[in-house]
Amino acid sequence: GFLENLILHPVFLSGSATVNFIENHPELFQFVKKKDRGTKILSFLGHIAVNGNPDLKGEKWEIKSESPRIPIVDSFAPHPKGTKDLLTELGPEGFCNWLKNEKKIHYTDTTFRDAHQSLLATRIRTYDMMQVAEGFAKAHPQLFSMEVWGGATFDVCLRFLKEDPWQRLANLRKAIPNILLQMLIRGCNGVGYAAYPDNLIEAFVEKSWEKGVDVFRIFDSLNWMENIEPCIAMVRKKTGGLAEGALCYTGDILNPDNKKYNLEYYLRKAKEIENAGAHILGIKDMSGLLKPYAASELITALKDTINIPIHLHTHDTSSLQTATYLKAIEAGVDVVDCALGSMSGLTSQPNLNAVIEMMSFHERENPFNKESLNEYSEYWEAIRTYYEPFESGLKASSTDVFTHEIPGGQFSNLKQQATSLGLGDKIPEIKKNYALANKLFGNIVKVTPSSKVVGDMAQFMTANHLTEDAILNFGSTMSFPDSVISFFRGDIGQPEGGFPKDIQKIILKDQEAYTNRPNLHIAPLDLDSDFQAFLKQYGEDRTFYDYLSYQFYPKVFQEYLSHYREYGDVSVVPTLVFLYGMQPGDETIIEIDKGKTLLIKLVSIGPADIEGNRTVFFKLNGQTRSIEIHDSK
Ligand code: 3PY
Ligand code: ZN
Repeated sequence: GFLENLILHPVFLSGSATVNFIENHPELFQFVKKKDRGTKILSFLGHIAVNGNPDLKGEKWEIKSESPRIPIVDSFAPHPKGTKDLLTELGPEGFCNWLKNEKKIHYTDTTFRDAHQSLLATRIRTYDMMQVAEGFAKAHPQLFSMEVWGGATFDVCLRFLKEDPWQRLANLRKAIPNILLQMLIRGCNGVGYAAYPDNLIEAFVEKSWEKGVDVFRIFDSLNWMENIEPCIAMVRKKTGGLAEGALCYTGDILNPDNKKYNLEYYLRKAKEIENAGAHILGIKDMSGLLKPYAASELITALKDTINIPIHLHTHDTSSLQTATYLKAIEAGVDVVDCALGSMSGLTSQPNLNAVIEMMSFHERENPFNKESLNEYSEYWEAIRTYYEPFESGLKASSTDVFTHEIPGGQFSNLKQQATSLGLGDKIPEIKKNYALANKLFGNIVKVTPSSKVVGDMAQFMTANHLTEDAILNFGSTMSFPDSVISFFRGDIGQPEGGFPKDIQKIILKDQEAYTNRPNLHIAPLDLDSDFQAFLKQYGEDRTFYDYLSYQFYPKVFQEYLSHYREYGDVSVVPTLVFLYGMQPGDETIIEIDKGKTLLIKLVSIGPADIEGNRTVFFKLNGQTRSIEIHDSK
């Protein structure tokens, strides 16, 4: 309105406005009409219809999909009591005692997070989750937890889906009040790829709990305790949730040549995690390297070493991992991570429906409604076809993961990344170089963000046809990827056994490396005044949650915000329309608010005028509306 026009007027801003300023500037009274939500959504639909969704990069996709069947749910029935109710009742310590004394095996369902991060480049939208979240929570209250947040979802929500990750969490919490909600947090790297001020991470943890996270799976990409421990302390101090300190598994403890990541290493680290105050120990087998007999040995030894419950996570990249779960369950593991059938296997988690079948009539059986699990699996099978462009192309599992050790979540992104660098046909070379780069770096734990460092190096080696020898002999004249330099400087922490000195010198050249916590090199933020400055810059209607998103991903957040200002909340748009756009004659129903529904028909798309603008005609709840869209194709 007027005030906004006034304070944003260049003359007023310059401070040279005089008493006659208002009289002399009639344009102050011309108000740009704020677009209402309906108009914003039409603009978005018009934009996608004319220009396509930028995430598909101009490619045309013919999606053949059947309508998904949403299993029937009684919306009036209350949610059956579940683990969330138990946590509230018992508190974290009491809850963990209960869990430890449970004979039954427990399950985490990863469908809403790691499964699609690992199969579909993290692209599943809130819309598709919300169709089934309530029904699923009502039908399967025996679940230990649902992993729904963190990892790469935060970034992808904002960057590609143009959704607010906090809103996703709030919506899921509302639909799933009875089951523990779990997130993956990269220790003091939060949901980003770098180190951040400790007080920012603490605020992030607190807000995540307030919005709905109960279980914080905390890991460090180098298993570096100095990055895990403070985060465990933050969860204990700022939330009533569970701190799951996770240990990343790499190598093979049964291999006698493996001197670094042997059983002794894992037992020592597990003890450190327990001593740091973790409520639960997570074993995070991000690449699916923990073989069945190794699991037997590891879990048995861990049970003798620590007192907290053990939660096992793996990726079924080689197809061996259901056997791993069997052995781990026999050895006394408390919880295992699985994904619903149609979202399982390959680089995702083992199949929940199958593991539950495996356990039928076993002394540790935890009975589920199997028919219902299959219905939900069918739902996701239909939904998965929508996301065809994001499939990794893997047709079968493969044991070469034991050689390259690429994490499941990274593998599904590799093709996309390599293609964007013009290396799309060089995947076999990249995989080989990934293993070589790891060797060169001294055999490190590889998971976000350290896996990105190794991946960047592998792509760098592939693009420049570099061998190990070439790097060792001529590397001092090469400029390496930023992430690699940053890693050797100590920006993401210290690897077990330290950095190999020769290669560190080659990469860093004259730069200094440090060996203490990277967070110590970053000044704490003055959260209050910084948040006020953020509001000034991005609008008083922004929230502290937005501020946190901005801190992790400043540029991505800005782009998200301008998208939001122009088009509103697009998470309510059905996925086929969101990704592929409407054709003339198509109709869609969009619920922009509870009970506020728009029935939209795209009538026609006009020809482009000399400036390249097209008029798109819609019917919105029966009324004709037209929107000008610039054709930028
Ligand atoms: C992440 O950090 O996003 C992961 O899923 C690591 O496995
Ligand atoms: Zn994982």
